[in-house]
Amino acid sequence: MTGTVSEHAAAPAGADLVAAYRTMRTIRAFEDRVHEEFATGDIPGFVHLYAGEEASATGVCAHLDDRDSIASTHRGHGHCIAKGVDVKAMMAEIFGRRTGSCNGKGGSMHIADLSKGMLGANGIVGGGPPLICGTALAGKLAGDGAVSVAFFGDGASNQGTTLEAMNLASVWNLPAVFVAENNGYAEATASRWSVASDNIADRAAGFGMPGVIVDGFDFFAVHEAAGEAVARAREGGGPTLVEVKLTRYYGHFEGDQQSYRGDEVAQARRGLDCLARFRARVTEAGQVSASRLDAVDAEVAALIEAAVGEARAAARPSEVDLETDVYVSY
Ligand SMILES: Cc1ncc(C[n+]2csc(CCOP(=O)(O)OP(=O)(O)O)c2C)c(N)n1
Ligand SMILES: [Mg+2]
Repeated sequence: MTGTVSEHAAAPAGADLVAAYRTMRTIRAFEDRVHEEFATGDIPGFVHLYAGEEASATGVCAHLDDRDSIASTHRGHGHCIAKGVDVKAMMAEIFGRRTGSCNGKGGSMHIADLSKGMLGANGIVGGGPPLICGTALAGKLAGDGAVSVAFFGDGASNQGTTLEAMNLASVWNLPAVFVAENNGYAEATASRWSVASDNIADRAAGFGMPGVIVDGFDFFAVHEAAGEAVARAREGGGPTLVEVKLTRYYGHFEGDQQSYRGDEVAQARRGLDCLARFRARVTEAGQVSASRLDAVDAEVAALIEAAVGEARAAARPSEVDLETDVYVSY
């Protein structure tokens, strides 16, 4: 990738490492638990899990704060958690309860929290990239240094909306970052069959922006590439396309039989897992002790347990609630 390595791209240390591990562990524990809870039949609607892809959302959002916006996808829980959306409110939303982030009316695919700059999970494949052209333009006009990031999949990379958004972001020199999470499949369709270029990042050249490919199992690689892209955007250098190559651990949606793939998930879990690699690297380097990380695991397990308990105990929206939240006043 072109451009200089800024302070934003410096490898994290100390408390930042623990925070990154906590975020990744929270996403993993959240998704593993939603997988179990969905099987009970008590979660309404469709659920698409992000487990396996944690290093992407975490490595990118580590560079963002509340003034920055992200647009997510149908596989949005990890993006929400990494951007700071309340985990208990998310769980309640997924269970369809009034205490949820959207009062229980949105469910998994519509979790949003504008106070955190989380524009929303999105059931429309390719729906996110145009949204961030709007928030990035607002940031540019306000001159507040805000950056907007769109996460989207390999399937969404073929959508006209995504290509139009990248073109517009370049033409307007917007403070935007396009993060293509290439997990190899759009539903059951392999990207090697459906994506015309060898790499999604290669398409960046067609829009006059830098494109970079990153190992999505490696938090540090994502963190470095995203740091450069976010810094470039903040400093007025325009948009970047970052392609993160990774694997989703569960099916496309909960209930997917996954007859279209072999043992690649088992291989990834065994040899590539982002949490295991992170733990090995920081403990072997003496940066964080194993016991400190164990303590984070325990804290996260307690949080998820409480989130499920509170969600199950909360009330569902009533008929009266049908008449509220229909229109938004600005
Ligand atoms: C505009 C639109 N077309 C089709 C769909 C149906 N659909 C939902 S998810 C999906 C695949 C998306 O694949 P990808 O972008 O690679 O994301 P991933 O599921 O792998 O995270 C499709 C085709 C949709 N939701 N919206
Ligand atoms: Mg995909």
